[in-house]
Formats: sequence, C-alpha cells, structure tokens
Amino acid sequence: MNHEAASALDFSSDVVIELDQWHRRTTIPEELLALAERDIPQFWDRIARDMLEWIVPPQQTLRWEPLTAESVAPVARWFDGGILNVAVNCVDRHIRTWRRNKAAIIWEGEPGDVRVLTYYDLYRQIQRFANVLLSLGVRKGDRVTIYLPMIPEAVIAMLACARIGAIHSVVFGGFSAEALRERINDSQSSVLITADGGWRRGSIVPLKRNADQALEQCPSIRHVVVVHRGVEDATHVPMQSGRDQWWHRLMEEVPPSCPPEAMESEDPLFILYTSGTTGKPKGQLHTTAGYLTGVTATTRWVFDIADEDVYWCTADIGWITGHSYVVYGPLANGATVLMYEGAPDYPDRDRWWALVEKYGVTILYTAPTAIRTMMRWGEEYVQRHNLESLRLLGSVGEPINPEAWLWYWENIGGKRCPVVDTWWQTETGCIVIAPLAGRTPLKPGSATFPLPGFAAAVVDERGTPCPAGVRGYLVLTAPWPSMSRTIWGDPERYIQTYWSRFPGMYATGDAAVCDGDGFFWLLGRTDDVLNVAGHRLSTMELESVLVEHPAVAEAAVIGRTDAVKGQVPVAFVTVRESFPIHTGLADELKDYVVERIGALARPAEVHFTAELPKTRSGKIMRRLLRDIAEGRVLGDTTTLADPSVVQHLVQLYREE
Ligand code: 7RM
Repeated sequence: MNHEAASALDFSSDVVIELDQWHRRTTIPEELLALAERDIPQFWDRIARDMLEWIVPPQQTLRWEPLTAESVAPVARWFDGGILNVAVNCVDRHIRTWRRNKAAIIWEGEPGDVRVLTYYDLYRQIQRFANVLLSLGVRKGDRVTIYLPMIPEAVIAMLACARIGAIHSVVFGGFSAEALRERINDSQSSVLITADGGWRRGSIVPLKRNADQALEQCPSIRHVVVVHRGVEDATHVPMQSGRDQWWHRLMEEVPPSCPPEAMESEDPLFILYTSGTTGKPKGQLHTTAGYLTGVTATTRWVFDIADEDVYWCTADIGWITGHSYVVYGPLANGATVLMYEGAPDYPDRDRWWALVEKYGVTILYTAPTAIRTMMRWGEEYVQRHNLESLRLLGSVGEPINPEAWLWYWENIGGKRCPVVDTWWQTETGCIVIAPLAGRTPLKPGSATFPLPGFAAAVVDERGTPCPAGVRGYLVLTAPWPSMSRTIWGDPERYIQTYWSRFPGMYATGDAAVCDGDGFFWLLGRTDDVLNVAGHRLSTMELESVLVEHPAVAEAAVIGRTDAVKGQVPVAFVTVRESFPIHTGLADELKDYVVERIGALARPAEVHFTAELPKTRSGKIMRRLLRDIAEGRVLGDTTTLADPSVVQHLVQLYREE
C-alpha cells in the first residue's frame, strides 16, 4: 500500500498520552506477563485456574490442530478434562462471600422505574428460572431463544440456561419478526422467552406481537415464556393456550433450588448470530470454559474492575458486547453492573449523563457512534451533570476517529480518565487489542496492542508480515480460549470465512496498520476499502478527515464505480445542529479532504442527510450507501435500525 493513505489516521501518532498521572492501574504480575510472552497456552492455563472456580480442574490446556492441506478442519479445544458451571462462577461463588448482599445489577427502566438485584437475589431467581426451563422439558444442549428488552430477566434467563447447560441464543429486541424467525429456525430452539414489550423513546416495542408473528412459522418452539414488563395490561396480551405462559406464574410454581449442571470445558454455552457478507447471519458458537476465561480476564485487565466500581456498558445484551461485558465478564468478577432499558435522548438528551451522576458510574463502556451522536447534540447536555465519578472510559464497535476520541476524553472524562479503545469481534468472544487500564500509553484513535495471551499481526495478501506503516490484513496468529468454535449448522462456512485465507492464522476481515512503535490502528473491514485510480484508501480514513471538519457530525464514505478511476469516493454527511448547511459547504468539504489526504481522495459527491443507515448495533451500513450511489436495487434492509432512513436517502439522491 502507498504511504499517504495511512497518514490521515496516524496524524496523531505523535500525540501520546502517558499515564503517569493515574494512580489506578491494572495489576498483572510481571512474571505472568513474561509467561504470556514465552508460552501462551501455559499463560492461559494459569489464568483459567486462578480466575475460575472448577468442579474438576482441566487436564489438557490446549489441543490445537490448524487447518492444513491434509486436515479437513481446524481443531481448537481448551481446558479438556475440566468441569465447571458458568452460573456458579458468575453468581454462586460470590454469595459465599461478603458479596452476597452486594448489588449485582442496578437497573433503570426508561420511564424511571428502578430495581436493584443483589448477588443473592440473582442466585435465587436464576435457580427458580432454571427449574422453569426444566419443567418445560429443556435439557442440556437444547436451544432456548431469548427475545427481551434490557431488563434483569434477560440476565436471569441467560444464566439459568447456563446453569442447566441449555444453549441460549439471544436475539436483539430491536430485530423484526422475520429476523427472529430466521434465528429461531436456524437454532431449532424449543423455548422462546419474550416480554409483553419494552420501552424505547417513550413508545412500546411490541416484542410479544413480533414473536407471535415469527412463531407462525417456527415448528421447533413448544413453549413461550412471557415476562410482564408492564407495558401492556396483562389481560390484553394474547396468550396462546398450551404454548404461552407468564414468567411470574411459572416462577411461583417451581421449587427454589436447582443444582448446577456439571459442564465440560468444551460444552456449548451460547449461539449468537452475527451478520456476514451474505444475507444469512452466522450463528457463532461459544463454549464454556474458554469463553468464560477470556471474558473474566479481559474485564479485569482492560477495565481494572474493582468491587467499589459502578460499571456501565451501554450495549444491549443482544450483541456480543452485552453478553461478554454486561453479563459474563463483570458478574464473574463480582462487579456492580448498571443496566438501562431505554434511549439516550428520553426524556431529554442528557439521560445518560443523568444516569452517570445518579448512580455514580465509575466505568463507562460505549460505542463511537454514540459518542459522535452526543458530540452532535452539543456539550450543553453533558454540562448539566456532575460526571466526576467517572474514572475510565471505553470504546468498542468501530474505529474511533481521533476527534471523537478527544471529545470523549475531554468532555466526558474531564481529561482524567483513560480512554480504552477495544478491538474485538463476536467471533473472538472477548477483547483482543486494547490498552491495559492505566498501564499502556495511549494514542488517540489506536486500540494500542494485543492483550497478554493474544498474538496479532498485519500481513499482506500472501500472509507475510507488513513493515511498520504499511496497511494489510489483521490476523490472529495464535489460538485463544474464547474463540468461536464453529458456525452453528455450517462448519464449512466457519472454515472458509476464518481459516482458509491465511494458513494457520485466523482472518479477522479487518484492515490494519502497525506503526513504528508497534501500535495497532484499525482501519475498518476489508470490504470497506476503496481503490481510487490504483490507490488504496480506507473509507475510514476519509471519514476520519471529514469528521474533523467543524461542521460535520458523522460521515460515511463509500466507493462508487467510475469508468476512469475504477472507484471514486462518495460521502454521506450529517451536519452538526449548530452549523446550518450553506451553499458551498459540499465544495468546502471536498477541498478539506484534498488538503488532508490528497487529490486522489477528493469525494466526487457529498450528500447531506439527517441520518445515516445503521445496523441496530450502530454500524454504518456502507453496503446500502453503495447500492444507492450506484443506483442498484437495494439489498437486504432488514437489519437496519430505521429502514425509513434509506428511503429518504434514495429520494435525496434522485433529487440532486
Ligand atoms: C465487539 C464487536 C466486529 C467488527 C470488527 C471491526 C469492528 C469493533 C472495533 C472495531 C475498530 C474497534 N463485535 N470493530 N471494535 N474496529 N476499532 N475498537 O463490535 O462482531 O459486532 O463487530 O467491528 O470491524 O471486525 S462485532
């Protein structure tokens, strides 16, 4: 790759934030760090034994057989011979200590209702619900689909599955009936857990109604458990007799205690569907001991979580971030987790900051798209509240552009709090590239280095490591405990997608650059790469420059086919509310990009839009923007958070 293309991003490589000022830092003994350098499996063996509670400790740390010309599939088995239970690790072991009456979950509903569940409360409710599942015929290895709002019952349901060895498949509550149906049928779940509804921006999300629609064609489902969230009068919720039952009724009918199932290390824990390059979502399968080891350790290292913290990860439990860093990682560490049901702008745009102040949140973990939204709303909402309790900020989901990073650092963290940019995937199960809280120097916009126990590299087409400053493919070069083991029902696709591209290495699908100091800079998915007149450009690089312009809140750049140049960049831009769009702004932005990256990067078109099309987890759907810009029939829009955004864009595009 040419050198200019990387320069837009590492403009800030000389900005290094040293952490001498922070007195709190992650403690990993030097001797362990040295072990991680020497022997990754031995390192994880130590971590797994130290951090987890085992019924029988593991006998063999790792069996790793990479895909070769002779083998048909890679084999990765961690901690064979070990027996444990995830629910015991997340709850039971804490109730035997002073944490018994500690708040495990502080929950606030969108209307302002509050529930606090101690570890002992969780312990009791999980066992009852585990008995409910057993009474419905669920057994070890059976699949249970969970389609709930962000309410404590979602956590209870997940951990109840883990207690009896059932495999949960959580489907994000914002997904449509169609998306739910597809996931239920792929996993062949026998039970669905849902609610009458949830609150979002003052309106009801009609989960039960969607579920009923989905279930018209889901023959595997035998029982539906319905939580009465209270958005509907219970008598108005249609309950199909013989199939649907209320959560609260079932909970009264079962005995209070349920012994945990003894699970083998490699027994499945959950399936989570994630979008790939085709329309069909991939059911990533995570297993028991490896997954729990990965999330427990990384929660401790990256967030330096402690008993006195109030930790808030804003992700929905329908995403991997919610699984790993709302539920399993923090609870395994005995932490106090804040959970919020609703929208950030309800009743006003200061709701998040009101929550931080009210509960004294110390660690906040969120996504760049949220940060940019808050930037766009302006600082006044932040300034209404005292955010002094915060001590650490995290970011996940997409590359965080340096401007958003600095805004987060200054306006939310008051320049006191390290910002940890965490790179990982549904497939990796846990954070892979990120700073160690308070220990790793930071460069705004870089996720820094692989954590101990992980090995990453940036390689070229042939799998050869790229020199510093040269962009390539991000690969993971050693197996890690929390890696996805297969794609549910489609092992061939798992091998093809991740293991066939570079022999012996895991292909992440992301592009990256390693700078001269060894810092990793993530440049987005490799399918978001432009090739303009033979020059490779990342959409991220252009977007990063555009959002540095004071008028721009958010930008998405795609490549449109061009007869002469191959591709030309097309930018879709949302403007900050304090900057009215003036004629000439489009040209000004084009010039701005030229100034910052070079003429080859000049956007052929700049379109102003009120919203960008995003998935429900906040990732910009560039594929749809490409379809719009190239006048194609739009592909699958079912995963969009707000499908109307696309209609507006299509219209806008035609009018211009
Ligand atoms: C955790 C999650 C995974 C994809 C991944 C990247 C992108 C996530 C970062 C990031 C740059 C980051 N799982 N991504 N985190 N890119 N910097 N800190 O998001 O399966 O939903 O998505 O997200 O492209 O491959 S995910």
